[in-house]
Amino acid sequence: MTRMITIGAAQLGPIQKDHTRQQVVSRLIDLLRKAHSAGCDLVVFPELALTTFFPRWFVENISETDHYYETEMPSPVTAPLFDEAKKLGIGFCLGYAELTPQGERFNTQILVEKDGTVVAKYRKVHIPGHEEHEPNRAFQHAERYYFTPSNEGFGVWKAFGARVGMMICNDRRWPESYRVMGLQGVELILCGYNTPIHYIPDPSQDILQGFHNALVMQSGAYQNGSWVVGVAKAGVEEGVDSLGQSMIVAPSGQIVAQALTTDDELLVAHCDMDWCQKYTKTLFDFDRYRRPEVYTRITAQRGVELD
Ligand code: CDT
Repeated sequence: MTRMITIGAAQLGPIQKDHTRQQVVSRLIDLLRKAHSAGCDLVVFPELALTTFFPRWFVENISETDHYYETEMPSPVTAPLFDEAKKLGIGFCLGYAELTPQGERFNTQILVEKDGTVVAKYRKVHIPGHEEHEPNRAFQHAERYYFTPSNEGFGVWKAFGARVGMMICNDRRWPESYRVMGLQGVELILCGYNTPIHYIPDPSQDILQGFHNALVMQSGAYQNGSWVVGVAKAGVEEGVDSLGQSMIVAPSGQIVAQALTTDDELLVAHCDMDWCQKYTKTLFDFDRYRRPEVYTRITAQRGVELD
């Protein structure tokens, strides 16, 4: 038996500060149409796919950045994307900055079914970077100033005939993100990212960005018997070079499709959700082999505790 989903990973090239939302949405629609022509059921767009990666600048008054956030979804400017997707009968996953009516700011990703309904919303749990302005940096990574870490955790939703979970960028580096979804029987994990190649706290990691990106998503996929779709906003955005290398990873941990460019680029893979069971019913049969009674430290403590 097979349960196929044809998935498009819609990598974006840079979005500069002066690019309008309308221009960006029209790029998303182009990729959506390409994906439809390629027979995709679902297209995955990156983290913060509607704007430049604005946490690279610090402003004293956060409300000056309100224009980067969406207060509703679909919003008037994103409605054409929703309309086109519904017309084509193709689902999508979209990352954006969310400003709630209560004034909370989240780094958010939604999953939209083929009929245009929003079936799931995920808000980023692991927020990297710094809270305060760090004037000596070449560029800021002030995500912790611009976004509240979500306490909602990692859900798994029934959509596209599969069990689908989401995570955003830095979440992919943490094994707990995958495992919490793995324990809910996840079969497909969707992850958008913006990863600057220059890591200011430790530049020796710069050359390893691509390796680490693949390492975490391939191991997360394999250790949880799940498909993982990682999609970048890539290229040189406002002078900051960001990693591409978007990829679709099988439950075996193998990369089945990978971006060749750092521009707008669509990767397509035919993904059999039943392939997950080759792993979840054998080597990673959690019910048979896991030992949660000896893992209690994982939820009991946050940082390292020395004797
Ligand atoms: N967007 C995001 O989470 N980026 C981080 C960059 C490293 S922390 C400065 C990432 O994990 O790729």
